[in-house]
Amino acid sequence: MMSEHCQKTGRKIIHIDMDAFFAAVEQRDFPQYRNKPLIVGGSPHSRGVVATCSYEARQYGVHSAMSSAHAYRLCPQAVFVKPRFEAYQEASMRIREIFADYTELFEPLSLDEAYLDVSDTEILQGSATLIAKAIKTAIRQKTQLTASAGISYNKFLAKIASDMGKPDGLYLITPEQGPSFAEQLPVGKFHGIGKVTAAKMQALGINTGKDLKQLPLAALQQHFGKSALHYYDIARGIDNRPVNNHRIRKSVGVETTFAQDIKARGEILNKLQQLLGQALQRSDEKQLDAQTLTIKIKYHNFVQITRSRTLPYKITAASVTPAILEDLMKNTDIGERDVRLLGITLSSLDNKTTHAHQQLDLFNDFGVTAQASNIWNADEYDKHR
Ligand code: TTP
Ligand code: MG
Repeated sequence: MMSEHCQKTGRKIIHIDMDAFFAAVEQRDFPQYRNKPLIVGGSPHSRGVVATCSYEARQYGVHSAMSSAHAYRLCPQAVFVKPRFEAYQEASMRIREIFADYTELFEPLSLDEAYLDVSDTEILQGSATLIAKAIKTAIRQKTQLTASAGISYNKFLAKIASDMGKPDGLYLITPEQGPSFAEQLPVGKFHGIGKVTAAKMQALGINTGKDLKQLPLAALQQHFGKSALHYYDIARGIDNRPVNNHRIRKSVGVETTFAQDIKARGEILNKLQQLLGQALQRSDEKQLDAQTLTIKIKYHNFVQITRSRTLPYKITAASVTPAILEDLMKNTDIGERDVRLLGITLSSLDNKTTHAHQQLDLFNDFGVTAQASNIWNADEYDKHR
């Protein structure tokens, strides 16, 4: 008992997150984009969205998941480029090789971030801070990119910490600081509390970790069901989730059978959006970071089809644009045949998929074609330059 307790409280967890990842790779590979507002994503004259942007562009209020058209209004002088996923995957492979030099126990969350458990690492006197520094240096040397590191005794605080010093940051939250750190944190920043749950908490007058801490477990259970214990713990800076290098695929699904078959495309799109909202709420409760979206359609004659798409980042209400749903509805009989059931499933990536090749279906969204330059060309958007 004793040793298990010590092991849990005495862990050393590092969270590494690359800075402005896609944009930093573009600025590395194309020196002409350096020190400039650079936006990676869809064309500003399409319905596309911003994947990410350089820190120079962030000063204008541009951020991930905003429409490219909006970004263009905020910062018309920015350079807009299409994503080059192969380059990002290549960099991602390099950083994972570096992680493996320090510990076997690392868990990639996406191309640009991972948790590392260095509790049993003996190099550098087993100092998590020195290890994090060494990893940052190795990343810079091997990829010419910068990363931010967060160090703490659990995953949730390590992740919060990596955000604190960005860019090129190194931030430590000690076991002594953890509980008070959690107290002052807005609930929306907690792991596993998404927008929907945060709004529900705010409606109950719970805005920070401190507010959350006031509620007894029973009250939390009444409002939040199975997630209550997790919320109870994180409000106290406690998170015993292990760093998992064999992540299993998890999923949540919702579906609905209509009292009467439906057919109109617009109505079906609306229903899918409603189902997506419900699925996101459930994945939020289960703390599932989903990257794959699947729609299920059962026609009036019980013939059933599914269509899937994997995004290179976490699925949220903002990241699933109507364009993505419409794209999933392509090559189906939606609009032509009566539909009796619709369903949405969100699933996580297992590490095998994360490690090897994510399906980079987003190529379609961004209209990426195989060409030497990835800048959106003049007739695509930029008639002013
Ligand atoms: P993030 O780590 O969230 O962002 P970032 O690395 O660009 O910037 P930061 O310095 O704040 O960490 O996401 C990593 C990459 O994932 C990002 O470079 C592009 C991609 N991405 C999207 O394509 N769409 C999104 O909505 C988000 C959030 C990220
Ligand atoms: Mg990042």
